[in-house]
Amino acid sequence: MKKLLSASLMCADLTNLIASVKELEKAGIDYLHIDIMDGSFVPNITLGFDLVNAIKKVTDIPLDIHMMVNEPSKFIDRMNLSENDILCIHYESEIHIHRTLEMIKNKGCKTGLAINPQTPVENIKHLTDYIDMLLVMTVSPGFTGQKMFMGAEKKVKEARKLLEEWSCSDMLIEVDGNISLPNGRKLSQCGADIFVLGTSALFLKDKTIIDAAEDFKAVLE
Ligand code: S6P
Ligand code: MG
Repeated sequence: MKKLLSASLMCADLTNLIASVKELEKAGIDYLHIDIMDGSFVPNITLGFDLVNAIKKVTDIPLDIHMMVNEPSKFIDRMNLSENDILCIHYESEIHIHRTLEMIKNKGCKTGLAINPQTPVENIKHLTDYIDMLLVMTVSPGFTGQKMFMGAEKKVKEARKLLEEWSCSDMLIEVDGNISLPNGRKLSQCGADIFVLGTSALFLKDKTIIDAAEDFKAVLE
C-alpha cells in the first residue's frame, strides 16, 4: 500500500496559513491533518469547525480531521466534507460510538477511529465494518512536541496483524505523535500507512516544508 503523509496544521505558521497550505500542495502532501480539541477530552483547545470549512475552500488536498472532543456526535454536522476527507473520532469519546461512526458514514466522507495509547486494538473488533482508518495514537493526545510512547511499535504491529486476522487488511493505519524520521521508518516497517507530520519532521526551523517532506518520503522507501 502507498505510504501517505498528513500535515498537522496546528504546527504550521498560523499567522500565514494559506502560504503554508500552498507550500504543502507543492510538497505533494496527501492530507491536511486538522486537530480539533475541546479542553475537556484533552487539556488543550486548538482548531475548529470554521477553520475546517474555510480551508476546504482554498485547497483540493483532502482533509484528515482528528476530533479530540467529548460527544463528537453533537458536532459532526458542522463541517462540510467530501468523500475523500476523513473524519476521525476517538473510541474513548462517546458511549455509543457505533452510532456516531454510522452518522459519519451517512455524511459521505471516510470514517476514522482513533485509540489512545492505553486502549487495546481488540476493542475495535466489532466496529471494523464502519471504519476506513484506524488512528493509533503514538502519544497521549493534546499537544505537539511530545515523545512517542514506548509501546507504539508493538501496538502498530499488533494492529496490522489483527486487521489481517479480521480480514480487514484494506483498513489504513495512521500514526500521530512524534513522527520523526527514525520513528516514521520504524512505524512504517510495523505496518503504518499514514503519517501525521508535525514539529518532529515537517515544520522545522532549519528546513523548508518541501525539503522536509522529501526527506520523510525517502526514509519510507
Ligand atoms: C496531538 C495532535 C497531533 C499533533 C502532532 C504534532 O494531540 O493530535 O496531531 O498535532 O502529533 O506532531 P509532533 O511531531 O509535534 O508530535
Ligand atoms: Mg492529531
